[in-house]
Amino acid sequence: MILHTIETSDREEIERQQIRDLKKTVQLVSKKVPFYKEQLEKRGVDEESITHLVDLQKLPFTTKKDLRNHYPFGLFAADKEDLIRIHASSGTSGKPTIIGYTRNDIHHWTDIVARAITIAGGKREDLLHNAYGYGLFTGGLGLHGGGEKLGITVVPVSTGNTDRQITLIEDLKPDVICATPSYALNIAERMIELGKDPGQTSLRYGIFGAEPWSEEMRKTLEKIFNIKACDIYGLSEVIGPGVAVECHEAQNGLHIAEDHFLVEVIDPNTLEPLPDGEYGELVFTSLKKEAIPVLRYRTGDIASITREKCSCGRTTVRMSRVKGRIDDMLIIRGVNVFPSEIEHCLMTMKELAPHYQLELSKRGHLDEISLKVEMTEDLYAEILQDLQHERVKRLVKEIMHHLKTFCLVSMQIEVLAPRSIPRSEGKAVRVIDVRRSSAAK
Ligand code: DLL
Repeated sequence: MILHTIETSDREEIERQQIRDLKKTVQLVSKKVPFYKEQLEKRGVDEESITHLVDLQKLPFTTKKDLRNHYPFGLFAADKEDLIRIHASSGTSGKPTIIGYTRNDIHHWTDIVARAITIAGGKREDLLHNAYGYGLFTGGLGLHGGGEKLGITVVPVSTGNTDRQITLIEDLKPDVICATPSYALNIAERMIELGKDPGQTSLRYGIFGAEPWSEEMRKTLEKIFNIKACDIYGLSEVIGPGVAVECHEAQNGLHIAEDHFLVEVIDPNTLEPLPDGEYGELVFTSLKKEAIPVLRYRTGDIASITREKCSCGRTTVRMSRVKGRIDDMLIIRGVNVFPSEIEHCLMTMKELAPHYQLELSKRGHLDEISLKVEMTEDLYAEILQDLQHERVKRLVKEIMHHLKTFCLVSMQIEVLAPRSIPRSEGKAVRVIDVRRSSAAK
């Protein structure tokens, strides 16, 4: 079911509305945000300079650093009394970035997420088990607001207390689960441990995101829960979850909510726009936000876009799965690889469980990378829990060969017993960087 006309409008109509709203946004920030006022004046640009979408390129970029430099409220365009909510980004270092919402922003965001749930297959009569974290993170309250707006019954479980999550899934019989893919997997695994079959629950579909995940991970989640799994993307700086979502019909690229966000893909080094189909850094400009509008926000996420009409009938621009963040890209002896590509490769091997961690360390001046991955319970039983077994040594060689062939990288590999790698309740930690401490040795 398509709820919103913008999703099927012809491209000319979509772009006409985008230009209209971009002009308004430029006008708003040049009046209300000194940072943008200064940047726009320096470039001699105002709302009159925007007549075509390419004029977007006249506007300045915004980075996470700009948000940090203006912490907490320096980039806000709305007065404090007009804010009704604050969220923050999940920064790993330093202070978080603070994001505010006016009443209109919340109204738009809940609409966007209601549409996203619908695109992923949701209906108002559904029951939604929301295992994204509630709090400053936008996942919990974002899916919550969208679910309620659609008229769905939302169960606000948040993350953690996995056994209780399982009881609630069994008793309340939800149709949909929302969680990070790694936490969803964690729930399935715990069910199996408790002698329950995750494939026998009432769940019919899942809306997973907030971290990079691979196509193989989708297959695993779909098989283990016997559901359809759709990818949802978003970031607090732009609004939160719902910026883009996969349709359940095609599961082939994430439809961007183009009436709210203008997307570009740029080369992160030259900052030049890249043609459709090429991978680069995603950049978003908000079109209707009031509290903290953003011009050309550099997400640090790597993906590509296509303007081809989707087989579901929608005409909105679609982005590919996010391969990873620029900062997470590993350069192993000159080869660039994202953890999600390594994940994809590992998960095609039936002896391995979908749990892995990469460790970056330093030997002398050289960066080293090693991989820890778990074997399946079946294999562990077959080798009688003997990790020195010939079969394990052979498996290590097979993984090496696989990684070399498909990801063009070699690394040290350790195959561990099941449940050796810490499980996540939110965003999974796939890469551990011990280069500072190992360099000191
Ligand atoms: O993660 C918002 C969200 C919540 C999205 C729930 C989807 C579901 P932040 O905490 O600000 O916001 O983190 C944003 O997470 O720049 C990406 O690097 C990553 N990310 C989000 N969704 C995806 C996805 C939320 N579907 C950062 N695939 C983004 C890959 C994702 N990475």
